[in-house]
Amino acid sequence: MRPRLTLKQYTTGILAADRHILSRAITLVESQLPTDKQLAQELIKALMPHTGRAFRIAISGAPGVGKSTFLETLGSTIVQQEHKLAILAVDPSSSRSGGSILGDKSRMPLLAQHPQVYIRPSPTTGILGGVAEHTREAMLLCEAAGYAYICIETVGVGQSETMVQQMTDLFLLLMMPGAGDELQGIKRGILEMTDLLVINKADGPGSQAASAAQQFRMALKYLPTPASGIAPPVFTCSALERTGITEIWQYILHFQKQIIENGFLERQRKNQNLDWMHHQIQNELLGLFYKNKDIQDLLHNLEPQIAQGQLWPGEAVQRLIDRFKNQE
Ligand SMILES: Nc1nc2c(ncn2[C@@H]2O[C@H](COP(=O)(O)OP(=O)(O)O)[C@@H](O)[C@H]2O)c(=O)[nH]1
Ligand SMILES: [Mg+2]
Repeated sequence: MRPRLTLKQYTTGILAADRHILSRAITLVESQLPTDKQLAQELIKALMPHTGRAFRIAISGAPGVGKSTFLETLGSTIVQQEHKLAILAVDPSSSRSGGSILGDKSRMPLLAQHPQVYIRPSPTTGILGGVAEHTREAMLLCEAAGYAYICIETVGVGQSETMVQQMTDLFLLLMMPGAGDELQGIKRGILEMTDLLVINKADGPGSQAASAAQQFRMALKYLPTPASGIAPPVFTCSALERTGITEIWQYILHFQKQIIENGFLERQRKNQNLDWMHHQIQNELLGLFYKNKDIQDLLHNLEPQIAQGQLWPGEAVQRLIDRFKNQE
């Protein structure tokens, strides 16, 4: 493994927007080693006052709807306005298949070379929750390095969505025409947290994008108004042909302005910090519990009894918890 830098080297490097040091710092926060974790905590703490100024956008959708291509196109618009942009990927499927570095970057040939853009592919190791957790820390590091817009690309299924939603300001759901929402793996819960729905691939002869958009407008009408107070609109675009993107970018700017003015941005971020703390408490406590030698031994004894129906699970839990508490 490469030698670590000192805390001072990481902080000054990041504050000076040194991309190389930023990458090494993200590797540090993704590390599972206890010494790295300690240093990572100190680093985040030192940089905390320099975070929070970016606007955070989640780009979600089923594999293949065109998230990376869309980001390449939207990102070009963002950097044309002289904004610095960071793109982070949370894709548990790509971490299983061994890394998405080539995948993500080859879909974004222009951005991958742009000096104002930083792209970080999915971590190649780690459990699902862990991936999203490190993404939050990576995002904070990017903010400290001065990136004004952070886009997080995430696969539109399951738990990672909720975690990403809990660290961003705007949740953009990307869909494509011609496939029902079940086919695209989108659950109602995901529609409920969507701030902006975009039907991509509105190109080619006989495109169904307009009618798909119409259907989604109807479906969204039946959902409760989101906490931001702003009902989600539906746009169509072609990431490939670069049409419809300017309107989407204008809407994102409009949304950003609105939630700053109506106080939602600040309120939501406070809640997100609280959620993050509780989430970490749960993780840490579970870790302490399952790594405990006594607990492991007792579990080993109890599990066969549970399996054979000799012991009721509730009773086993009580014994485990009692044992754990008596250790303190
Ligand atoms: N026709 C058409 N194809 C697109 C569009 N956007 C992406 N694609 C194609 O869809 C496929 C998946 O794109 P990708 O960006 O990797 O999707 P992701 O898995 O959601 O990140 C690729 O073959 C793209 O070229 C679009 O607007 N129109
Ligand atoms: Mg992708």
